[in-house]
Amino acid sequence: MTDIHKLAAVLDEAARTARAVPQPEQDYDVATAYRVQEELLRLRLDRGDRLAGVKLGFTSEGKRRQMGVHDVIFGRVPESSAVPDGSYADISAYIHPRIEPEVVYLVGRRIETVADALAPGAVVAAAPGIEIIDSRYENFRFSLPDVIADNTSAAGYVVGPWRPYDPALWNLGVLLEIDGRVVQAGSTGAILGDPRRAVVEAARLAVQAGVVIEPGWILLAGAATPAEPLPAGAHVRVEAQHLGSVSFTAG
Ligand code: OOG
Repeated sequence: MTDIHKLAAVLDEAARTARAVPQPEQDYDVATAYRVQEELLRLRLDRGDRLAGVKLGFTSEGKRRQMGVHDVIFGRVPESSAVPDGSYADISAYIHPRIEPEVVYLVGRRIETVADALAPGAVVAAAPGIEIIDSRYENFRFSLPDVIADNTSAAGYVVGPWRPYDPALWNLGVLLEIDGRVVQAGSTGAILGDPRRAVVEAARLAVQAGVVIEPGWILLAGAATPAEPLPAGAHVRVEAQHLGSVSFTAG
């Protein structure tokens, strides 16, 4: 039997000290992994953190292929991991950080059921985003339950300017640049074949995990391209067609 509290404590400590830990030896299922994630989050909230929203992972084929996994996953985004647009992220806080171009949605109503995700006003705004992921496992290697337990490698996020949500704008070109050089190019259409599905998928996984998605929360829809390592000192910028750009520097 997996000790949920013990695994959560090990992962929490790994994140706080920026020191990688070995993959758990025991096998456990996805439902148990989400309970570890919940406990991991409780430890953070007990220290005064708050939830900024939720995220999806492995929504694009490029990411699933890169990491050798087959399923979409759901994680929580703590407010303390925010990196303001145009500012610095302290790279010493991470183990082996990677960056991903994202679309971010602003949730406009309480989402308790999958049907709520389809109701008008479920999403009210969209922004270009960057996610910093940082697996707490050695060598960034994990099974699907391992990465779910580790809160889907969530480590930081940057949100660009919001625009009112326009469902007609869904298949948008995105560029990920490091120091002015394009390192990944893709399309938001790579996110679940249509990023508008992200809110429905998030609702499905949230309902399963017993989480209610609150108005005012953000939803990171998942990377549109494979992730790139984040070098120290790098200036990172994401440009999304129609949505604009967002950036930060790894200090
Ligand atoms: C898990 C997180 C994946 C995405 O957008 O696909 C993710 C990982 O690759 O470590 O956030």
